[in-house]
Amino acid sequence: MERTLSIIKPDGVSRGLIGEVVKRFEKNNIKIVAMKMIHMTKTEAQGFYAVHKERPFFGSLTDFMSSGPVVVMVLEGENVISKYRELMGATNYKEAAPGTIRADFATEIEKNIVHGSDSPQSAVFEIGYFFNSFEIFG
Ligand code: FUP
Repeated sequence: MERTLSIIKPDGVSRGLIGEVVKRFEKNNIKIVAMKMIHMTKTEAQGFYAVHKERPFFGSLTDFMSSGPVVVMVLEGENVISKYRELMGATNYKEAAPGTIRADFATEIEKNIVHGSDSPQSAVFEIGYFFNSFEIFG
């Protein structure tokens, strides 16, 4: 059994895509075990994306991620990290497989609707960044 962190990014929330994303989880038997809406400060977004701090897109990415509310969720299930990444599609929406969330809704490489942890190690860090054990109902 694995857990992963999902974020519906500010573009997904402002475009009214929360239900669409949640529907895809439920249709694919991905269990949501925690969920809340938050609005990150710039500093919080920088902490979340600290692995990317040397990358040229870090400033823009953290501005975007702190530009409005997001929905953070913990997903649980067998192989849920890779299962969810398959549902999301490639980081660059132009390369994302048809029918994936990013292929269907993303408008830019940065405004790509959703985030998902990419490994068990990053999932532990990312879930702990937003949730304590009392907020997860697994
Ligand atoms: P992903 O795991 O698919 O979310 O992708 P990364 O962790 O590699 O990148 C994190 C976020 O940085 C992406 F969702 C969008 C943004 N990004 C850019 O803006 N430009 C890039 O060239 C790569 C990533």
